[in-house]
Amino acid sequence: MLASLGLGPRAGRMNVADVLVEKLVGLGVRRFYGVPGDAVNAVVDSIRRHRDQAEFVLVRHEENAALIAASEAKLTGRLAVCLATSGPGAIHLLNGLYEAKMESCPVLAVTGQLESDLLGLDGFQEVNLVRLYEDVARYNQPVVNPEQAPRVISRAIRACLVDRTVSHLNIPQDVARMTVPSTAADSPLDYAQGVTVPPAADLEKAREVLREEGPVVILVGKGARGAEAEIHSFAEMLQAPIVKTLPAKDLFPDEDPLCVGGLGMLGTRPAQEAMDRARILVMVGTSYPYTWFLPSRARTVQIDTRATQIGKRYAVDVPLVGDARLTLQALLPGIPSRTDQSFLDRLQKSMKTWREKMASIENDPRVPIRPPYVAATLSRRAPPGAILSVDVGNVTVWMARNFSVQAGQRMIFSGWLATMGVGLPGAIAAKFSHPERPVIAVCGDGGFAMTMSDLITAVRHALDLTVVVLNNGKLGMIKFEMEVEGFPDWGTDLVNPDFAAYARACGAWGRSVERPEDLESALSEALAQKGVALLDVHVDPQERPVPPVVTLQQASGFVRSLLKEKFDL
Ligand SMILES: Cc1ncc(C[n+]2csc(CCOP(=O)(O)OP(=O)(O)O)c2C)c(N)n1
Ligand SMILES: [Mg+2]
Repeated sequence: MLASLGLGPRAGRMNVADVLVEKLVGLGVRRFYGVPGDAVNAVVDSIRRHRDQAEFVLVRHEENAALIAASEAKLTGRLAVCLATSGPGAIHLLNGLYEAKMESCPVLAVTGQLESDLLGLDGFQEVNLVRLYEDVARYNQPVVNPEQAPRVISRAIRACLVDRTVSHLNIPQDVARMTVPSTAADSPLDYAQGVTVPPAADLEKAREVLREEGPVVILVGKGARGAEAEIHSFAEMLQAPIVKTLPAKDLFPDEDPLCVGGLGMLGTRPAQEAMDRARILVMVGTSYPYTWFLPSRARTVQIDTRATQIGKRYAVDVPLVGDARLTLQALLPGIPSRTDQSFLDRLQKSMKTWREKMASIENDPRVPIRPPYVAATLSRRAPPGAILSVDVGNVTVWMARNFSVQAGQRMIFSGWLATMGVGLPGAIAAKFSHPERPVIAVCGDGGFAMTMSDLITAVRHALDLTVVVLNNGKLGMIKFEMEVEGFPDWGTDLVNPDFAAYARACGAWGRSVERPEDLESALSEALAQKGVALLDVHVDPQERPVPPVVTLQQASGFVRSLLKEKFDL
């Protein structure tokens, strides 16, 4: 048997739920998001007894608990926790947990289970949660015995932090109440995670590629966070434009002269031009999925902390396994500075043309309001240091393209799972974790309606946040998708409640805007409110998120769609 490693003097007096809560509180967890239920009441009771150290945030739907936890972990890089009772509560958590898994967020899900002596007999709310969570949770374990509990809990936490992913502990209600014997072995959580730098030989191989002729392009992903200064120096030395993936939009201001915006459907034309002309591609902290936007014949260096991410989807000549900042620091000496600015100059001219094109849309005072007009207005009005939580839909495209992010602002997206409804929970997480920063959720009407039940939670906690709903009475993105696929637009119309009145019914500030000339002042008024404010902006459902480069297939799909609609085919 292992030696007892650290439950401390209170061992023998704590139950399993206490051991769980104390470990989490000890790690700095300050909030538990969830909904109680009989199977998890002992855990909630332990949180009650630790309420001077951590808060229980009662949400109105467990999906929101998991989405808030995922967003909090995305913003802080630290462990976040959600909890739900057995059966329906735990089933509700799943979507938010997938958000955490797919965005590499350390989230621990704690679920209850019926009494262990009843298991396997089709009891009330009995769902085999360990089986259900098999795909979403890297570490996925029932806690069956108080002696086993401390080590299993530590292991679940470590799996979250080390692998930046989801762990799940399923605790039968009787086990949660059992006293942990003082003899129970424990394993410590205070360890330092090593940082890696690639070996010298790999760095030299990368330098060889970088000494070759031809334009260099740098593609940065969210794994490059913390290495912004090094990437900037690197780009300057190589006269290389920086292209950002969506989750990395806030790593560099859009106005940065080295930046040519985002790539792909949501991106800019100059970013595509950069990729089409690149002879050398350096990918930092991204395994960009939409490889058809990447160069077809460039020499490629990829930097990532996880070797498994390298070359996952795109052929790579030099893999560099290491921390982005340290790897770039090690790589920089020995790379010759380039003096030829022609590639960068050309792209900067293209950026100027692109911005002029965008500006003509962003400043168009048409009624109904054009959605890019809203994103651009928001861009002018969003305070320094604001955190913007962006929902999924066309709204993502406008915020990616027409919102010009400034240094110090933060943007979070559901880039990978792309789950509608993430905007409001993301804003709640942002305000809880960064109470001093202005917070804005930007949602479509479809996305907002999916999780709006927790607007009242933001009101209850007096969270100072603004929700901007781009209300087009449509699942706008799907309308566009149907059109380019050659289907008629069908099944995408929404019938909405009055969102401003809903906000007021929740005790928040709410207002609707229908005319572009009223937007700027309404936004200022919303942002100046204490507490929760919601601005319901009625926008044009016909605005299409036309990609920077339209393919023949998309254009012909669009024509077929229009014909089918016109002749009811
Ligand atoms: C949970 C979920 N269901 C369905 C989808 C598919 N989907 C992607 S965008 C979208 C429409 C979003 O509509 P809305 O929130 O109104 O934003 P808009 O596109 O109109 O700006 C849908 C249904 C999804 N991504 N997530
Ligand atoms: Mg919509």
